[in-house]
Amino acid sequence: VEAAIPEPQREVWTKHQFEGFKSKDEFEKEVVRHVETTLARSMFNCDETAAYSATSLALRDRLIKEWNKTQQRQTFADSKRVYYLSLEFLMGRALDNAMLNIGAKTTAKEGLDELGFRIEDIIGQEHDAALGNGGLGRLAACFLDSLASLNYPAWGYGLRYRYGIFKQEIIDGYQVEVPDYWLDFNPWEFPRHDVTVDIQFYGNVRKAQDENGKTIAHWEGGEIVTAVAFDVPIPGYDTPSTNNLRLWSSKASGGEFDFQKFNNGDYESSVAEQQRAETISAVLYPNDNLERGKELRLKQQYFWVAASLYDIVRRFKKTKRAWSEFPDQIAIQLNDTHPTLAIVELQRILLDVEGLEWDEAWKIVTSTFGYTNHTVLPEALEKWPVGLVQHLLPRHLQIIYDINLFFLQLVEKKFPNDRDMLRRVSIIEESQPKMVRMAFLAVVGSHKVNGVAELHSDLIQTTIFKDFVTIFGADKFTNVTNGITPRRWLHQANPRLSELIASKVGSYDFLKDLTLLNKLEEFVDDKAFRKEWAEIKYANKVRLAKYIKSTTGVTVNPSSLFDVQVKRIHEYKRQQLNIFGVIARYLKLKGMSPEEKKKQLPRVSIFGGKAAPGYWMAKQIIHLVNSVGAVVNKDPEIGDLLKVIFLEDYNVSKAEMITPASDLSEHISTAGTEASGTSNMKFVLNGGLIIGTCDGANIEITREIGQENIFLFGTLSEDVEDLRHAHTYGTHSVDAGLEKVFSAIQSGTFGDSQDFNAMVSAVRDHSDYYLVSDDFQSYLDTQQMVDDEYRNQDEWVSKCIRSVARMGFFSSDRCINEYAEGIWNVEPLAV
Ligand code: KOT
Repeated sequence: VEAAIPEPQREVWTKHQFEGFKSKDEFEKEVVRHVETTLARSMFNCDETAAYSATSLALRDRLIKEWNKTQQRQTFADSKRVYYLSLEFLMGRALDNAMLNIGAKTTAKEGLDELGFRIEDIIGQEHDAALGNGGLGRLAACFLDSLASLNYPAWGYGLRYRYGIFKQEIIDGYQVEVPDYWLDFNPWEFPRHDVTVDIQFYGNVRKAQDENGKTIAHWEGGEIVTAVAFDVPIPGYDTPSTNNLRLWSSKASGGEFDFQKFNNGDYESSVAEQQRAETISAVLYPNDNLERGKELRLKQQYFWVAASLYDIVRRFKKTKRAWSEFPDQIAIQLNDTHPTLAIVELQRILLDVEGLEWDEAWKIVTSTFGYTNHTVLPEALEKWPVGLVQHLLPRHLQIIYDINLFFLQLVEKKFPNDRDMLRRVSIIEESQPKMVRMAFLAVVGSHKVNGVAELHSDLIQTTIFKDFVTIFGADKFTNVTNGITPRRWLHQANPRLSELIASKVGSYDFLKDLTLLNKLEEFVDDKAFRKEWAEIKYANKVRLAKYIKSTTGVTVNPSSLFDVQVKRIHEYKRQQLNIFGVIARYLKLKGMSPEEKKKQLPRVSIFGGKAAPGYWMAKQIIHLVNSVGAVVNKDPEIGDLLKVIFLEDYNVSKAEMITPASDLSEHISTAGTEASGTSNMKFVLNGGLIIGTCDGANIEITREIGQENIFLFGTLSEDVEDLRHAHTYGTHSVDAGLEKVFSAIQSGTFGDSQDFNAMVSAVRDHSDYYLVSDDFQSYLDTQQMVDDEYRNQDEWVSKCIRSVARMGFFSSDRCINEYAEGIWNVEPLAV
């Protein structure tokens, strides 16, 4: 508003408004213009990288206009906005998604064709935006797609890491991490050098009386780091709505480096401060479901949270509304506990900067925030040493203590004389050293707490937050089962299947209302349809087989059953159960006569996923998979009957190729440990069946698609505790079949057995915490059922079609609508 062009000159502006390309011809013209001007190249110097850059720039120009208009519309409407705070946004590639969402892919394809390029090759040039570890980060990305597609006024806030999740190389069967420098050329971000926030760290607190005798806290001294905004447009599907993802980058406050020091010849320390500042947003922590309590991580969290809140409050203050209206205008969702300091920061702003009273401020704070819990694993629950918080954020620690005091007073009033209750629920854990329990702080500071699948939401209410249900009542807790965006995970990843579905259900409307897939059931018996369905799956497998050949050198037969487990490597996800099962299959095949072997079903076991660099056991699992592959894949007695593949550097764009090519995928966590899982949904939506435990969203998938269409096995979550107890205190004997697998490993069948001692020992000598042995036989039996059922391809394809038809529930659109109605109280903004 401050820099608006005066009324009389606006006509000229309107006349020259940039529209972006509207036809194939105009698209080509824009690409050529960008190659020749923006990139300063020519037709004699235009490789695929340049063509990618120019194509993205041409597309981006189209996005910008709608993006600006959407932001103006939202500001003008002054309606309630959602802010999604997440330390991770696992976006993957943007070009293909942008083309599909704005409906420009056909134009671009034909244009690129005439310019001498294949669109797939151009799409393939793009570097993944990999600012996340796995499910939690990808969920945030799916949510952004749904929020924009459903026309919700919503922004994402995150960190602009210079290095995303590392690239994984497999060298001699071991994981090697390589830095992921992805910002060389990123046409999808817009630096806003004018949008900056100075963020304070360290220092101390002085309390003083103001003119009315009220005590005001002043946070003074310490150091300042500047946050610079980088904005990324998020186009909705088949709507002009284009939302904003704002990522903060850190730099030294007050310019490049210390001139005084520089002029004094102290070059080294003049740049040291700059480097320290830039370190904050330098790298994504590569841990999934694990918190390691590093000071830099806490700095990242506060830096990002403080910049975002300053931005949100600044925007609110422009509307000149009363503070009491803050929660009517703003909903902030905390993606796990990583942004929990936002609760404390908003309370600090309202108290210390805006001068509100505690109760008034706290009411605003708690009505604004919602908290999503994604895990019950104890090692993933964030706790920060009180001393560290005191040092880095002295004022925040005082406020945390006050929040805790008032909270414990409330508990004491409701449950007098229950000392143990106070100890259990205190935000401060009275340990050595004392710790701030971030999940408890998030629960106390939010008006709603949700889990991400039914079982998980029940579990948090009966385990980690049990006391809080008693204190606040069950209404504070709710479930929002995760979902995935069908635009990326069906239409973009599997265009042929999407087209076939559209031809049957009548239109592409199912991409906006996924429940329309149910119409597919009418065609289950349609011969031609089934044939085409099977052909598409086969073609997707052929493509993956080619990729496997080119990256690993191993030839796999696309007619084999493709069995896929791709996700972060973690003991609770039990890739070890899978590979032990593969070994059992191998040993069984080795013991068969040639006649018996002929009757066996060929299978390709495909693994993929990264291990956190410090997670030694996860790295051993990767090594075992690769070692088994090295032996099995060149065993002439086995041939096509079994291949074992480890795909390097699993990421979003690889998932888009792998998911459509699976016949069977594995979701086999120890019951009660996988909060939801989301790849399970992606695989079923792409016409694959799944083998899984009764865990996370597998349970709801079963309910939706029917238990005859899923291969469930293993211990139920309610029995896990007793089994673990029995392992530790009773006698614990390992499954006989699993012992044979261990013998093979230990006799050196797959290389130096020393390497795998820890994995074997975790089951045999330590208490088999993840119940690998308990579930082993039922896993093998269920895999045998898979083999048997796969032979009947007619029946198998029917199951796949019926499952896809019943997957409507798992759209992230449904999920976002549930958040909007049950937690945020926001409505879409008409366009
Ligand atoms: C926890 C700490 C650091 C980094 C990541 C996590 C994390 C990730 N906690 N839960 N997740 C996964 O979130 C997904 C989305 O809700 C779930 O589908 C999945 O089961 C969680 O493991």
